[in-house]
Amino acid sequence: MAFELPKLTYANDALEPHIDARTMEIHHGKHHNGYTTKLNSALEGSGMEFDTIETIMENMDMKNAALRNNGGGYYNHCLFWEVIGPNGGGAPSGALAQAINAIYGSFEDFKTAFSNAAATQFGSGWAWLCVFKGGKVEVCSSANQDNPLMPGIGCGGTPILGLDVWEHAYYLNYQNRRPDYINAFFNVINWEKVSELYDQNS
Ligand code: MN3
Repeated sequence: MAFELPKLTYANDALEPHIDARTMEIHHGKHHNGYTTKLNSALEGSGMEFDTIETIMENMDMKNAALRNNGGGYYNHCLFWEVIGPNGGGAPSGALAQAINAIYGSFEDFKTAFSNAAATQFGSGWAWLCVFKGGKVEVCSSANQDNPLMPGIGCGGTPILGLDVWEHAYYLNYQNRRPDYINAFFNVINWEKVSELYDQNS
């Protein structure tokens, strides 16, 4: 069974003005679709065709560039669409809020740490909020389409929030102003979904 491009649960223009419709259309319909098609090609005859995407990530042969880049691209964007949405923004509550405060002191200080990780990721990559078994959270970043599930990237746990800082994610609307895009991202985060992922993976 081949992996499929997930359908968005909101319209392309639902995240405006923070993320514009044209960016969503190209990002989901072209970029994510491309990773999906190339992931399926990379998996052909590999014996991993029936594994979950998480298992494929965790057992990644980091020398297999096609699988690493396209598998990562597939997984990362699936998470990205899930953790943003209309009526987003605000701050987390419950166990996730407590876990964030335990490490970062406050939501504002967490926001600063996450924004710094996203802003200082050189070139293309992702910023992450991850959870470890037991409930501890951690902010980190990774290059290209790598993610914390992959072995040896220096960033661990299960990602529960991811921010795409590739230029294709923001250039149409923000040009080189990555910090403005990062700030806008906080207005579309679906903290209910992030909390759900925290509860499932802590
Ligand atoms: Mn992208």
